[in-house]
This record gives sequence, structure tokens and C-alpha cells, in this order.
Amino acid sequence: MPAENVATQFEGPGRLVALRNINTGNVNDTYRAVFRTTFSEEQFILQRINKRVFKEPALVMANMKRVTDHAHRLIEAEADDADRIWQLPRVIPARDGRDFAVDEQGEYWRALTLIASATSHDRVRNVEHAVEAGVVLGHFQRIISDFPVDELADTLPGFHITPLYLSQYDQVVGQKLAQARLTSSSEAKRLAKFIEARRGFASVLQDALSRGEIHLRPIHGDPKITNIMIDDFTGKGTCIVDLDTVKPGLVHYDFGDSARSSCNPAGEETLELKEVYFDLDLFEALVRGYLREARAFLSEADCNYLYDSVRLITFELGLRFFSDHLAGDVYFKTTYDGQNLNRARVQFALCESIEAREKLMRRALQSHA
Ligand code: GN1
Ligand code: MG
Repeated sequence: MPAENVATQFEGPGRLVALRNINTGNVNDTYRAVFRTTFSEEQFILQRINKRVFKEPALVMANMKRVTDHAHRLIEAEADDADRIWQLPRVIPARDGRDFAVDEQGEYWRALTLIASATSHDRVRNVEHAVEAGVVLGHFQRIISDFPVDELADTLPGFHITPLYLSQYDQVVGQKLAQARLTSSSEAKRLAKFIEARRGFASVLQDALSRGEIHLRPIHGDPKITNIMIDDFTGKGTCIVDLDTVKPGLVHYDFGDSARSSCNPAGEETLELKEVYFDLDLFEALVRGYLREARAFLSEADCNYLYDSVRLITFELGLRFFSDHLAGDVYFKTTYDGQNLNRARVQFALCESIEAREKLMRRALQSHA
């Protein structure tokens, strides 16, 4: 079904006058819908949920609805003392009252309120931007930290469990296409060696979880810099978007993902490998912003694993991109051949840069603890 027909299944005022594709993500398809009456205009975000990735879209929406309702209540309660107006998307119901609409092809769609006068960037711009990325993630984690984690469905089993991505990689490597892609490229062989050298490290967070040192909590799941909205008027962070990976997890994966994406000025898609490095000034800024909010709920044991989480999530994302390249690009959307291989090269180069800066990163974390 065309997106136009789906858009009108949600509660929008007046008539639909425009629908713009604003694809930025690697998984879902995203549009901006504009509705007008004689005197007003309202816009919302319309998304087709990728069913290959999210096998149970209705559960994704149930999580999103419950967590955003909870978060909105807290934002309201704290509004008078807040240093800014915090925003967070609201799920717009379909006309039949559900939190999604299903089209004739069985595809699931959702509508979300648009965040007012704010912009997101796929690369970090400066130190202030990194501070705001940290504050926004810390604030979001804090306002959902008392949401009962066992009331959230695990909508993406295995998501951010690094050892499982290693097992999936091992399975993929055995396939014909993967072998062909491996043997024909010296770069692919180099990445395979990079992975082998870090096998032991892959379980660092899961081991800490099994030992009971750290615990499952509600997490965002995808707090990369692109998902941080900056207020156009104040320059402050106003919101985190892309809430479909909110589920039980380790807050560490969130912190790591925020750092790997906010402290790499070259961005995830660069073709210039030599421009990829982990910027310590940006990291110090991010940590400062994050801990301002997160100190309220992090334990000392949590803090001990923050460095590892940055190294780990960067390694994990590189591994996921590389596995997808070897599998024939079946998960992450691509626009050119070899894009997932290149994305993996970028993350592994960043991972090396993180490893080289371990001492200084630990020092920055300690100084703000
Ligand atoms: C995917 O779809 P998007 O761009 O929000 C992925 C994340 C990765 C990210 C890397 C559900 O997020 O885990 O970190 O790409 N989301 C899913 O850009 O796999
Ligand atoms: Mg996402």
C-alpha cells in the first residue's frame, strides 16, 4: 500500500498535502507527513517497521507506548525545575485505536509526533554537541530507570549480546557466498583477523552480568548521534528519537554506542579510513554531560565497565556490519556495493583508536565519576 493511504489511517487534522521520504536509518523506512486545514498545519513522522528485523512489530509498539507514557509523566513532573523543555515523541493512534496500522501487504506502520524545531546530525559538530549527546542519553536513561524492566518485551532477542553476534558470524563464515567474499578480498581477510584477536573480549559485559555485578535495565538500544535532536533555538539537546529498540538490556551498550558515534568526527559512513579516530576531547565532553544525569542511577560497578562498553560496542557494530557484508547485505540497507564492508572497516579502525586511548579514557571517566 502506498504510504499516502497509510498516512490517512492515523489521527491527522484536515487533509494530507505532502509526504516526504526522509530515510536516514539503516533499518526502517521513514516519512514526514504534512496535514493542513485552512488555518493550521500539523506534521508527523510515519514509519514502516522493518519486519525482517522486528519480527513482532506489535510488541515493539507496546514497549514504545508504555515507556513513552511513563517518560512523559516524569518529564511533566520535573518540568518546573528543568533547565530546558524536554521533548519525546508520542505515539499517534490509528483511527481504529491501535498503536499501528497494517497495510494490505501485512506491513506495519506507526505514526509519531514530530519534534518541534530541532535537528539531528549524522556526525558530531563540536564539543558542545558531544556534551548534549551525553546529557540527552543520561536524561532518557534516568527517566526510564524506574520503569519495571520485566514489563518490557524483548523485541529483538540477541540484540546487543556481543557473543551471540560472534556465533552468528561463525555461522555466516561457513556459507559459500561468505567464503567467496573472504577469499577475494585482502581487506576482508584483514578484518577477519581483527575479529579473531578479540574473541576473548567479546563476553566482557555478559560475564559481568552473569556474575551479578551489573543488571538489566530498560535501555534505548540505539542512541547514536543521529538520534539526538538538538534544539534549533538554544543549541541544547531536546530529545532522543528512534525508540523501537527500547527494551531490557545493559545501559553500558547505550553509553558505548553514544560514545562510539559521538567521538568519531569522521562519521560512520566515511570512505577515508585514515580520518577515523576516537577524539578524547569529545569523549571528555560526552562523559561530563552523561554523568551529570546518569550519576543518579549508576552503581560503582556500572562505572567500572564504561570504558569496556565503548570498545565493545564499536567492535560489535563492526562485527555486525562485516557479517552482513559476508552474508550478502541482508540486514542493513545499502546504497552501494561493499558499503557494509566499508562500515565495518570504519568501526574496526575506531576500535583500534579506542584501544590505544584506554588509559586516558579511564582517566576522563574517573575525573567525572
Ligand atoms: C541501525 O536503523 P538505525 O539506523 O536506527 C541498527 C543499530 C546500529 C545502527 C548503526 C535495529 O540503526 O543497531 O547501531 O544501525 N539498528 C538495528 O548505524 O539493528
Ligand atoms: Mg534504530
